[in-house]
Amino acid sequence: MPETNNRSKLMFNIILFGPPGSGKGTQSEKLIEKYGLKHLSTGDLLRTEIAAQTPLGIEAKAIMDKGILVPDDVVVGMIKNALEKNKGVNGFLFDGFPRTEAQAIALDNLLQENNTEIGVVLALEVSEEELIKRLLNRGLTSGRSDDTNEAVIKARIEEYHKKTTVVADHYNKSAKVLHVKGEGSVEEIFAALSAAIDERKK
Ligand code: B4P
Repeated sequence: MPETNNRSKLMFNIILFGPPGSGKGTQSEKLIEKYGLKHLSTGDLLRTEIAAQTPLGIEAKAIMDKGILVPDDVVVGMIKNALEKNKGVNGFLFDGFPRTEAQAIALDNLLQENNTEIGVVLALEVSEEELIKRLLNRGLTSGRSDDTNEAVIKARIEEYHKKTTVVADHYNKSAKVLHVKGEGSVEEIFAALSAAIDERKK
C-alpha cells in the first residue's frame, strides 16, 4: 500500500460548525496551532479571490454582499484543490465548510477518495442577539462589507437556518456532532473545544 494511504488513516479531521459570528475563525486559529492541523476556511479562500479581483472573486463578492451562499460547485472546487495541494498533513480543520448538505456529501466523497474521514464536528452555540452584536462590532474594523449592514447580517443568519443547520443532521447520523457553548471568553471556549477533541481522539 502506498505510504500516503497509511498516513491518511492516521489523519484527524475536524469540522468547526456554527452560525456566522459564532467564533469559527477565532477558534480555528488557536486549534490549528495546538493540534498541528491545516486550516481550510472557505470564507478566507473566497476573500483571497476577492482581494486578487479574479473573475471568481468578483462573482463571489456580489453574492456575499447579499448575505447568501456562494454556489456549491464553486466552494467544493476550492476545497478539492486545497486537499490536492496539502497531501501528507496531520489533518484538516474545515471552517465554514460544509454549509449545505450537498457540500457535506461532496466532502465525505473527497475524504473517502483520500482514505480518510471526519473525526468530529464541533458545533458552536451562540444566541442570535450575540451574533449580531459581534458581527457589527467586527464590521467597525474588518473592512468586510458583509459585516457592516444589519440587514445583510440577518440574511446570513437566515441562510444558516435555511441551508446549513441540515449539515449537523447529516453528521448526527454517524454520531459525529458535539455541541459546545460558544459564549464566554475566547479561552474558555477554546478549553471546551480542546476537551471535546481530546475525548473524541482517544
Ligand atoms: P465566513 O468567512 O465563513 O464568515 P463568518 O461565518 O461570518 O464568520 P466566523 O464565524 O468565522 O467569524 P468569527 O465567529 O470568528 O463566511 C462569509 C461568507 O462567505 C458567507 O456569508 C458566504 O456568503 C460565503 N461562504 C463562506 N463559506 C461558504 C460555503 N462553504 N458555501 C457557500 N458560501 C460560503 O468572528 C466573529 C466576531 O466575533 C469577531 O469579531 C470575533 O473577534 C468575535 N468573537 C469571536 N469569539 C468571541 C467571543 N468568545 N466573545 C466575543 N466576541 C467573539
